[in-house]
Amino acid sequence: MKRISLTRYLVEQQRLEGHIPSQLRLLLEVVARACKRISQAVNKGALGDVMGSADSENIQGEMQKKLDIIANEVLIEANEWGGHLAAMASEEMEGIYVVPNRYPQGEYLLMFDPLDGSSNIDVNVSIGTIFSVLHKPEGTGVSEQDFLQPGTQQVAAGYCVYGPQTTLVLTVGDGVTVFTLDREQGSFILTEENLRVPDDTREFAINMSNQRHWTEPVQRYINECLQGKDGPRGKDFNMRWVGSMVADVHRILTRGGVFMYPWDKREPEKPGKLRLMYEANPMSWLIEQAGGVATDGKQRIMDITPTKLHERVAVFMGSKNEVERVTSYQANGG
Ligand code: AHM
Ligand code: MG
Repeated sequence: MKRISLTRYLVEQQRLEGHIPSQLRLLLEVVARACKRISQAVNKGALGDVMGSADSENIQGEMQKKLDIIANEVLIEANEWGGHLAAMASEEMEGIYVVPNRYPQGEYLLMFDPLDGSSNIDVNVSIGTIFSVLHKPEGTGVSEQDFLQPGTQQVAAGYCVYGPQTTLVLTVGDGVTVFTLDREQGSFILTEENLRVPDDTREFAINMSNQRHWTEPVQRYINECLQGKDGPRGKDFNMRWVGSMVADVHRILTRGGVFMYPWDKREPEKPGKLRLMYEANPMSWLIEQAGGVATDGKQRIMDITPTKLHERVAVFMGSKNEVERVTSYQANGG
């Protein structure tokens, strides 16, 4: 098998296809390098000082794990000096991180969830890093306002899963490409191109323990799946829920399915649990690039114009026909 490294892939995309400018290529290489370092920290587990809680809270009011903080620092240190970025934003930081004056400022903005699926760290279940890249709007300086662009404006998005394998999944708007980390060589190797999510599926992913808090349309959709062959759907469904969005969405990109994190009555003032800018948008773009659909139950997620950095959103994404079905139930109110 011809082995194509991430570096070679990006160089060839830049040279032949012309859709990866050199600053963006550098940015993607640096993010991948940071993911390799995070992967090493994850792999050390109890042998490194990486497990457990950090005894601090992030801006979302969630307890931070040591690895949340380590991964955040790794991504910032790796990305601040290269001259490709103007600023970064993260689930783990309240405000934006502007590239310090001592380094040149680049034309891109990087957003990330440094360690998605934090509750799975200590139990040795797949976790990951999610990222999204935007162009900095014209003008001097950089502010939080510059980040508040809809997902349609993303120029690159991806995630890295730290599971049985470390896998980097990437889009620059030309399909979805998968790279697997070769640990001996220390490089990501292309292992799949043009991922496709089938239009139909018999598999859904939702945290069932929240069932009593869902709206009527979501209850209806899941009840119909649960009735299987004997119900209106006329086929049996399977359920999978890892509890790390990266791992659940990776499964859907690999073999189809529908992932849902709907609004629920536990915290009615919040539109959902997941964050729009560094979780839902990059995952939505990957899903769409693979032929799937991503909505908040009413509209396309990537069309939403954010009003704040840590904005939350309800999420329905994956196989087209299932996402359209559950979205239509919401539109019709039940
Ligand atoms: P995190 O970024 O703090 O890890 O939170 C996001 C995660 C998602 O990966 C996952 O889908 C969801 O939270 C699970 O939440 P819960 O277990 O509360 O239902
Ligand atoms: Mg997350």
